[in-house]
Amino acid sequence: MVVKTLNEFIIERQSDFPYAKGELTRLLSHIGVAAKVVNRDVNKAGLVDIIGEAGNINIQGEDQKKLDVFADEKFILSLQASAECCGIASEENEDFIAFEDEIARNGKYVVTIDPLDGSSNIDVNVSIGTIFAIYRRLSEVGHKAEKRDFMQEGAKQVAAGYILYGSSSMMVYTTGRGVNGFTLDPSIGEFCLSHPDIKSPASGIIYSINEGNYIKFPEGVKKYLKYCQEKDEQTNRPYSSRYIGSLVADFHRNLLKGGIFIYPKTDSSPNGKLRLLYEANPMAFVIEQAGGRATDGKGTRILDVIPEKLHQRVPLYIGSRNMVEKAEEFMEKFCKN
Ligand code: AHM
Ligand code: MG
Repeated sequence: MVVKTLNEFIIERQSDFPYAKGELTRLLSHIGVAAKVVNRDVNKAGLVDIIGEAGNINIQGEDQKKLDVFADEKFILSLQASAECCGIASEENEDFIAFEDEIARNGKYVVTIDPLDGSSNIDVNVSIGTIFAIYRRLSEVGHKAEKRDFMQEGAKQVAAGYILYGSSSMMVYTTGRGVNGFTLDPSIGEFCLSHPDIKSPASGIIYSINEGNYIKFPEGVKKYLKYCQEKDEQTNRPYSSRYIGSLVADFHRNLLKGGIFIYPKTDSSPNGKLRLLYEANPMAFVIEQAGGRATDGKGTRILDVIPEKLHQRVPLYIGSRNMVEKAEEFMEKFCKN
Protein backbone atom coordinates (compact mmCIF):
# COMPACT_ATOMS: atom_id res chain seq x y z
CA MET A 1 0.00 0.00 0.00
CA VAL A 2 1.28 3.47 -0.88
CA VAL A 3 1.38 5.79 2.11
CA LYS A 4 0.96 9.52 1.91
CA THR A 5 3.08 11.44 4.37
CA LEU A 6 2.03 14.63 6.09
CA ASN A 7 4.53 16.62 4.05
CA GLU A 8 3.37 15.18 0.74
CA PHE A 9 -0.21 15.91 1.69
CA ILE A 10 0.50 19.48 2.80
CA ILE A 11 2.35 20.24 -0.44
CA GLU A 12 -0.39 18.62 -2.52
CA ARG A 13 -3.01 20.78 -0.79
CA GLN A 14 -1.07 24.00 -1.35
CA SER A 15 -2.81 24.33 -4.71
CA ASP A 16 -6.15 24.70 -2.83
CA PHE A 17 -5.03 28.26 -2.15
CA PRO A 18 -4.56 29.95 -5.52
CA TYR A 19 -2.08 32.60 -4.38
CA ALA A 20 -0.26 30.49 -1.81
CA LYS A 21 3.49 30.74 -1.98
CA GLY A 22 4.22 27.80 0.25
CA GLU A 23 4.55 29.76 3.48
CA LEU A 24 1.69 28.07 5.29
CA THR A 25 2.93 24.76 3.91
CA ARG A 26 6.36 25.33 5.47
CA LEU A 27 4.85 26.45 8.75
CA LEU A 28 2.66 23.36 9.02
CA SER A 29 5.53 21.07 8.23
CA HIS A 30 7.66 22.72 10.93
CA ILE A 31 4.87 22.04 13.40
CA GLY A 32 4.92 18.42 12.24
CA VAL A 33 8.66 18.18 12.90
CA ALA A 34 8.40 19.73 16.37
CA ALA A 35 5.54 17.31 17.10
CA LYS A 36 7.84 14.38 16.33
CA VAL A 37 10.52 15.73 18.66
CA VAL A 38 8.01 16.24 21.47
CA ASN A 39 6.50 12.84 20.76
CA ARG A 40 9.90 11.20 21.18
CA ASP A 41 10.30 12.77 24.59
CA VAL A 42 6.74 12.07 25.67
CA ASN A 43 7.36 8.42 24.82
CA LYS A 44 10.53 8.14 26.85
CA ALA A 45 9.22 10.30 29.66
CA GLY A 46 9.04 7.32 31.98
CA LEU A 47 12.62 6.32 31.27
CA VAL A 48 14.54 9.49 31.81
CA ASP A 49 14.39 12.07 34.46
CA ILE A 50 12.20 14.52 32.66
CA ILE A 51 9.02 13.75 34.50
CA GLY A 52 7.99 15.74 37.48
CA GLU A 53 7.37 19.31 38.24
CA ALA A 54 9.78 21.96 37.04
CA GLY A 55 9.20 23.99 40.14
CA ASN A 56 7.63 26.92 38.32
CA ILE A 57 4.04 28.01 38.54
CA ASN A 58 2.71 29.06 35.12
CA ILE A 59 0.57 32.12 34.39
CA GLN A 60 -2.60 30.14 35.10
CA GLY A 61 -1.37 29.46 38.64
CA GLU A 62 -0.83 25.78 37.91
CA ASP A 63 2.23 23.64 38.49
CA GLN A 64 4.32 23.44 35.37
CA LYS A 65 5.72 20.03 34.56
CA LYS A 66 9.10 19.54 32.98
CA LEU A 67 7.65 18.20 29.76
CA ASP A 68 5.48 21.31 29.42
CA VAL A 69 8.61 23.40 29.48
CA PHE A 70 10.35 21.10 27.03
CA ALA A 71 7.42 21.09 24.57
CA ASP A 72 7.05 24.85 24.85
CA GLU A 73 10.72 25.38 23.98
CA LYS A 74 10.65 22.93 21.08
CA PHE A 75 7.62 24.49 19.42
CA ILE A 76 8.93 28.02 19.88
CA LEU A 77 12.33 27.13 18.37
CA SER A 78 10.77 25.25 15.51
CA LEU A 79 8.32 28.04 14.66
CA GLN A 80 11.05 30.63 14.79
CA ALA A 81 13.17 28.50 12.48
CA SER A 82 10.31 28.16 10.00
CA ALA A 83 10.89 31.79 8.93
CA GLU A 84 7.15 32.08 8.34
CA CYS A 85 6.05 32.92 11.87
CA CYS A 86 6.74 36.32 13.42
CA GLY A 87 5.43 35.54 16.88
CA ILE A 88 3.88 32.99 19.16
CA ALA A 89 1.49 33.12 22.10
CA SER A 90 1.76 30.06 24.30
CA GLU A 91 -0.41 28.94 27.16
CA GLU A 92 2.76 28.46 29.17
CA ASN A 93 4.02 32.05 28.89
CA GLU A 94 2.52 35.15 30.39
CA ASP A 95 3.04 37.35 27.35
CA PHE A 96 3.33 36.63 23.64
CA ILE A 97 6.78 36.30 22.09
CA ALA A 98 7.62 38.56 19.13
CA PHE A 99 10.66 37.16 17.37
CA GLU A 100 13.45 39.71 17.06
CA ASP A 101 15.43 38.42 14.09
CA GLU A 102 14.89 39.86 10.67
CA ILE A 103 13.90 36.62 8.97
CA ALA A 104 11.16 35.92 11.50
CA ARG A 105 9.96 39.54 11.40
CA ASN A 106 9.24 38.97 7.72
CA GLY A 107 6.96 36.04 8.57
CA LYS A 108 3.30 36.55 7.69
CA TYR A 109 1.79 34.39 10.39
CA VAL A 110 1.43 34.16 14.14
CA VAL A 111 0.74 30.99 16.10
CA THR A 112 -1.15 30.40 19.33
CA ILE A 113 -0.30 27.14 21.03
CA ASP A 114 -0.96 24.96 24.04
CA PRO A 115 2.31 23.01 23.78
CA LEU A 116 1.36 20.25 26.19
CA ASP A 117 -2.30 20.00 27.03
CA GLY A 118 -3.56 17.65 29.69
CA SER A 119 -0.44 18.11 31.76
CA SER A 120 -1.99 16.52 34.84
CA ASN A 121 -1.92 13.25 32.87
CA ILE A 122 1.80 13.25 32.01
CA ASP A 123 3.17 11.36 34.94
CA VAL A 124 0.46 8.69 34.89
CA ASN A 125 1.04 7.65 31.27
CA VAL A 126 -2.31 8.89 29.99
CA SER A 127 -2.77 10.56 26.59
CA ILE A 128 -1.78 14.20 26.28
CA GLY A 129 -1.60 16.57 23.33
CA THR A 130 -0.58 19.79 21.64
CA ILE A 131 -3.12 22.28 20.26
CA PHE A 132 -2.25 24.99 17.75
CA ALA A 133 -3.81 27.74 15.66
CA ILE A 134 -2.34 29.85 12.86
CA TYR A 135 -3.47 33.38 12.02
CA ARG A 136 -2.35 35.81 9.35
CA ARG A 137 -0.69 38.76 11.10
CA LEU A 138 -2.41 42.17 11.16
CA SER A 139 0.72 44.18 11.87
CA GLU A 140 3.12 45.20 9.15
CA VAL A 141 5.43 42.56 7.70
CA GLY A 142 9.07 43.32 8.52
CA HIS A 143 8.22 44.57 12.01
CA LYS A 144 7.84 42.71 15.28
CA ALA A 145 4.53 40.97 15.98
CA GLU A 146 2.05 42.96 18.04
CA LYS A 147 -0.60 41.94 20.53
CA ARG A 148 -3.43 42.62 18.04
CA ASP A 149 -2.04 39.85 15.82
CA PHE A 150 -3.05 37.36 18.49
CA MET A 151 -6.33 38.96 19.52
CA GLN A 152 -8.28 37.97 16.43
CA GLU A 153 -11.51 36.03 16.62
CA GLY A 154 -11.25 32.32 15.89
CA ALA A 155 -13.10 32.74 12.60
CA LYS A 156 -9.90 34.33 11.28
CA GLN A 157 -7.80 31.19 11.77
CA VAL A 158 -6.13 30.02 8.58
CA ALA A 159 -5.21 26.64 10.03
CA ALA A 160 -5.59 24.81 13.32
CA GLY A 161 -5.19 21.38 14.73
CA TYR A 162 -3.77 19.15 17.38
CA ILE A 163 -1.29 16.39 18.03
CA LEU A 164 -2.40 13.51 20.21
CA TYR A 165 0.33 11.59 22.02
CA GLY A 166 -1.69 8.44 22.62
CA SER A 167 -1.47 4.71 22.08
CA SER A 168 -0.32 5.90 18.70
CA SER A 169 0.42 9.53 17.96
CA MET A 170 -1.65 11.52 15.53
CA MET A 171 -1.75 14.93 13.99
CA VAL A 172 -5.16 16.24 12.95
CA TYR A 173 -5.53 19.60 11.25
CA THR A 174 -7.63 21.80 9.04
CA THR A 175 -6.89 24.70 6.74
CA GLY A 176 -10.59 25.41 6.28
CA ARG A 177 -11.11 22.70 3.68
CA GLY A 178 -12.09 19.71 5.77
CA VAL A 179 -10.20 17.84 8.44
CA ASN A 180 -7.51 15.22 7.93
CA GLY A 181 -5.71 12.96 10.38
CA PHE A 182 -2.20 11.49 10.19
CA THR A 183 -0.81 8.69 12.32
CA LEU A 184 2.87 8.59 13.20
CA ASP A 185 4.54 5.48 11.89
CA PRO A 186 7.50 5.16 14.28
CA SER A 187 9.32 2.76 11.94
CA ILE A 188 9.76 5.48 9.29
CA GLY A 189 9.35 8.50 11.57
CA GLU A 190 6.59 10.02 9.44
CA PHE A 191 3.01 11.09 10.03
CA CYS A 192 1.02 9.17 7.40
CA LEU A 193 -2.48 10.00 6.18
CA SER A 194 -4.74 7.57 8.05
CA HIS A 195 -8.00 9.49 8.55
CA PRO A 196 -8.84 11.45 5.37
CA ASP A 197 -11.76 13.90 5.44
CA ILE A 198 -12.91 13.28 9.01
CA LYS A 199 -16.61 13.94 9.63
CA SER A 200 -18.15 14.44 13.04
CA PRO A 201 -21.19 12.14 13.42
CA ALA A 202 -24.32 14.32 13.84
CA SER A 203 -25.12 12.43 17.06
CA GLY A 204 -23.30 10.03 19.30
CA ILE A 205 -23.65 8.23 22.59
CA ILE A 206 -20.78 9.75 24.60
CA TYR A 207 -20.81 12.71 26.95
CA SER A 208 -17.61 14.04 28.48
CA ILE A 209 -17.59 16.36 31.46
CA ASN A 210 -15.85 16.48 34.83
CA GLU A 211 -18.80 15.35 36.92
CA GLY A 212 -16.83 15.97 40.10
CA ASN A 213 -17.83 19.60 39.62
CA TYR A 214 -21.52 18.70 39.36
CA ILE A 215 -22.65 20.69 42.33
CA LYS A 216 -21.18 23.85 40.81
CA PHE A 217 -22.68 23.38 37.32
CA PRO A 218 -25.36 25.67 35.87
CA GLU A 219 -28.88 24.23 36.21
CA GLY A 220 -29.11 23.73 32.42
CA VAL A 221 -26.03 21.45 32.46
CA LYS A 222 -27.36 19.47 35.45
CA LYS A 223 -30.64 18.90 33.62
CA TYR A 224 -28.83 17.97 30.39
CA LEU A 225 -26.74 15.39 32.26
CA LYS A 226 -29.92 13.89 33.66
CA TYR A 227 -31.24 13.72 30.07
CA CYS A 228 -28.03 11.92 28.98
CA GLN A 229 -28.54 9.35 31.73
CA GLU A 230 -32.23 8.66 31.09
CA LYS A 231 -33.38 5.63 29.13
CA ASP A 232 -34.75 6.28 25.65
CA GLU A 233 -34.33 3.72 22.89
CA GLN A 234 -34.94 6.12 20.01
CA THR A 235 -32.01 8.33 20.95
CA ASN A 236 -29.80 5.48 22.24
CA ARG A 237 -29.88 6.78 25.78
CA PRO A 238 -28.54 6.40 28.35
CA TYR A 239 -25.29 7.70 26.87
CA SER A 240 -21.87 6.58 28.08
CA SER A 241 -19.78 8.89 30.22
CA ARG A 242 -16.14 9.13 29.12
CA TYR A 243 -13.70 11.66 30.56
CA ILE A 244 -9.93 11.51 30.28
CA GLY A 245 -9.12 15.03 31.45
CA SER A 246 -6.98 15.77 28.39
CA LEU A 247 -8.99 17.91 26.02
CA VAL A 248 -7.17 16.59 22.95
CA ALA A 249 -7.92 12.98 23.84
CA ASP A 250 -11.53 13.60 24.87
CA PHE A 251 -12.13 15.72 21.78
CA HIS A 252 -10.49 13.25 19.40
CA ARG A 253 -12.51 10.29 20.66
CA ASN A 254 -15.76 12.24 20.37
CA LEU A 255 -14.80 13.54 16.92
CA LEU A 256 -14.39 10.02 15.60
CA LYS A 257 -17.18 8.29 17.52
CA GLY A 258 -19.71 11.06 18.03
CA GLY A 259 -20.17 12.76 21.37
CA ILE A 260 -20.23 15.98 23.31
CA PHE A 261 -17.55 17.55 25.50
CA ILE A 262 -18.59 20.22 27.98
CA TYR A 263 -16.47 22.41 30.21
CA PRO A 264 -19.09 24.82 31.53
CA LYS A 265 -18.76 27.83 33.71
CA THR A 266 -19.08 26.96 37.37
CA ASP A 267 -19.83 28.98 40.48
CA SER A 268 -16.11 29.28 41.17
CA SER A 269 -14.98 29.76 37.52
CA PRO A 270 -17.46 32.05 35.77
CA ASN A 271 -15.72 31.59 32.41
CA GLY A 272 -14.99 27.89 32.72
CA LYS A 273 -11.42 26.64 32.62
CA LEU A 274 -10.36 26.30 29.00
CA ARG A 275 -8.57 29.08 27.15
CA LEU A 276 -10.11 30.69 24.12
CA LEU A 277 -6.89 31.24 22.16
CA TYR A 278 -5.05 28.02 22.86
CA GLU A 279 -7.77 25.43 23.33
CA ALA A 280 -11.33 26.46 22.40
CA ASN A 281 -10.67 28.27 19.10
CA PRO A 282 -8.50 25.65 17.39
CA MET A 283 -10.82 22.83 18.45
CA ALA A 284 -13.85 24.87 17.34
CA PHE A 285 -12.31 25.36 13.89
CA VAL A 286 -11.62 21.64 13.59
CA ILE A 287 -15.09 20.57 14.75
CA GLU A 288 -16.89 23.02 12.46
CA GLN A 289 -14.81 21.86 9.53
CA ALA A 290 -15.85 18.29 10.40
CA GLY A 291 -19.53 19.32 10.52
CA GLY A 292 -19.88 19.63 14.29
CA ARG A 293 -20.60 22.58 16.56
CA ALA A 294 -18.79 24.60 19.24
CA THR A 295 -20.42 27.28 21.39
CA ASP A 296 -20.24 28.82 24.84
CA GLY A 297 -23.50 27.07 25.74
CA LYS A 298 -25.44 30.29 25.41
CA GLY A 299 -25.72 30.41 21.65
CA THR A 300 -22.48 32.23 20.89
CA ARG A 301 -20.29 30.45 18.41
CA ILE A 302 -16.79 30.08 19.89
CA LEU A 303 -15.25 31.30 16.62
CA ASP A 304 -17.16 34.60 16.96
CA VAL A 305 -15.90 35.47 20.44
CA ILE A 306 -13.67 38.55 20.26
CA PRO A 307 -10.69 38.00 22.56
CA GLU A 308 -9.97 40.63 25.16
CA LYS A 309 -7.08 38.91 26.94
CA LEU A 310 -4.41 36.48 25.80
CA HIS A 311 -5.26 33.97 28.49
CA GLN A 312 -9.01 34.47 28.38
CA ARG A 313 -11.13 31.51 29.39
CA VAL A 314 -14.44 30.51 27.84
CA PRO A 315 -17.12 27.89 28.60
CA LEU A 316 -16.94 25.19 25.94
CA TYR A 317 -19.70 22.99 24.51
CA ILE A 318 -18.23 21.10 21.58
CA GLY A 319 -18.83 18.01 19.49
CA SER A 320 -21.60 16.36 17.50
CA ARG A 321 -23.97 18.99 16.17
CA ASN A 322 -27.27 17.54 17.48
CA MET A 323 -25.84 16.88 20.93
CA VAL A 324 -24.45 20.40 21.33
CA GLU A 325 -27.78 21.84 20.18
CA LYS A 326 -29.62 19.71 22.70
CA ALA A 327 -27.36 20.86 25.53
CA GLU A 328 -27.97 24.46 24.45
CA GLU A 329 -31.73 23.85 24.56
CA PHE A 330 -31.38 22.89 28.22
CA MET A 331 -29.24 25.94 28.90
CA GLU A 332 -31.78 28.17 27.22
CA LYS A 333 -34.61 26.67 29.22
CA PHE A 334 -33.01 26.54 32.65
CA CYS A 335 -30.37 29.29 32.66
CA LYS A 336 -31.83 32.62 31.88
CA ASN A 337 -28.64 34.64 32.35
P1 AHM B 1 -3.83 22.16 30.94
O1 AHM B 1 -3.70 22.98 29.69
O2 AHM B 1 -3.21 22.79 32.13
O3 AHM B 1 -3.39 20.78 30.74
O4 AHM B 1 -5.42 22.13 31.32
C1 AHM B 1 -6.36 21.87 30.36
C2 AHM B 1 -6.98 20.54 30.61
C3 AHM B 1 -7.73 20.02 29.42
O5 AHM B 1 -6.93 19.19 28.65
C4 AHM B 1 -8.86 19.25 30.03
O6 AHM B 1 -9.97 19.20 29.19
C5 AHM B 1 -9.13 20.00 31.29
O7 AHM B 1 -7.95 20.69 31.62
C6 AHM B 1 -9.48 19.11 32.43
O8 AHM B 1 -9.76 19.89 33.55
P2 AHM B 1 -10.33 19.24 34.90
O9 AHM B 1 -9.19 18.50 35.49
O10 AHM B 1 -10.78 20.42 35.70
O11 AHM B 1 -11.46 18.35 34.52
MG1 MG C 1 -4.28 23.16 28.01
